[in-house]
Amino acid sequence: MSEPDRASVKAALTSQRIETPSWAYANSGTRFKVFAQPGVPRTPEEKLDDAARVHEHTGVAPSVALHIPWDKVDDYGALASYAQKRGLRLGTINSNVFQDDDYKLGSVTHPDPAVRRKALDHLLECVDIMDATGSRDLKLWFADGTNYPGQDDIRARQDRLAEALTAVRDRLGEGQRMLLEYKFFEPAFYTTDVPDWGTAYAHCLKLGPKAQVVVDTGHHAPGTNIEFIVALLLREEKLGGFDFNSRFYADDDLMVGAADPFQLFRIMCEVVRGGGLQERAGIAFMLDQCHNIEPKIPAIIRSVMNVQEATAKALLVDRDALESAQLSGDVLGSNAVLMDAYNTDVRPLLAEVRQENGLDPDPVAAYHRSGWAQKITDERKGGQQAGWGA
Ligand code: PSV
Ligand code: MN
Repeated sequence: MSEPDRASVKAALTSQRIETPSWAYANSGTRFKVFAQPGVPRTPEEKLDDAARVHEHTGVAPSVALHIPWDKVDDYGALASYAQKRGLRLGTINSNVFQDDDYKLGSVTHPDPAVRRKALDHLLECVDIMDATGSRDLKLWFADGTNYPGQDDIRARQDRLAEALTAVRDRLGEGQRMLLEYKFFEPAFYTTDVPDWGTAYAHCLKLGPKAQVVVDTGHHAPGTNIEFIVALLLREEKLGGFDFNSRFYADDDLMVGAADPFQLFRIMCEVVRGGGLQERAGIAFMLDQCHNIEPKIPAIIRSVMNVQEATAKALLVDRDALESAQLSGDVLGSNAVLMDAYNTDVRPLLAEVRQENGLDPDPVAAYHRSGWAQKITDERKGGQQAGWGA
């Protein structure tokens, strides 16, 4: 029985890529209060400046997801070159059909065709933006749903959803994909039009290979076995990516791996098992987080490191030992193999990987030493800080 080969574990950790979200660099909060922080970016360009620091210290976060309209600019090609000059590229385009008064009763599932048209036009505009930024993925999350039984026709809303998704699929160019994200409740409380992986999967299956499901780890009911969903979607070749974050209660959007590092490990075990780390699997590993009370850039660095640690542990699972224990019905033995990997302190291994790649072994400490936090606090004075609405 062979231990996983150290060189291949290190190679996998070196080639892993984690996308950071532009909105994580901006001010955020809850519906009760948004606490502004000093030095927060005022423009999409300043968000990229911060993202470049995360990439500089981790070496694995070269792309940044945009959110439209929060990151609206006149010239997306120019924004892409701005990113490129900082060693970054623009990643997934996140659409937003949830922040307009017209969307009170839904966007693409709204009973009024004029509102549906407006929502679809936004999604199509996002594909135009992808053309300009060179982005591969369009992320679709719909706040659509109803609050009261009888409020609208559940089935008709599915038909309207399918119609819009088909139009988006038809607009996608070569190499572009649509990632359909589900969420079980909120802001709608009675029905949500894309509440779970099954609904997302059913739509994506009909839409064909350009449509994939995205798993936001915070979008499940308590107790949901997320790793099972991951294993199944990977097997069906329908897992497009992750929105990583962690939750104690609902959609908390806390730092990934903070609430339940063991769950993150179990998810990454299924990713490794299903070949999801390989580039050809096309899985987008994205963060979707908000840092409401903690300093943002070090929190994002920490989140990237948490994903790396879970990945390293998953890679250390002795697959041969696991398989033979499983096949011989050794329940406790199989579990022990997994727990051995989980209980390994992978921080020295990751420090070694970073050093071999010319990075500081401790990215958070390196960031703090860099003086960037002070620099942006001093320089970003005046103007309007970016947030969810801008
Ligand atoms: C919705 O809760 C979501 O997870 C979607 O991915 C959005 O695009 C993102 O959060 C940002 O609000
Ligand atoms: Mn999300």
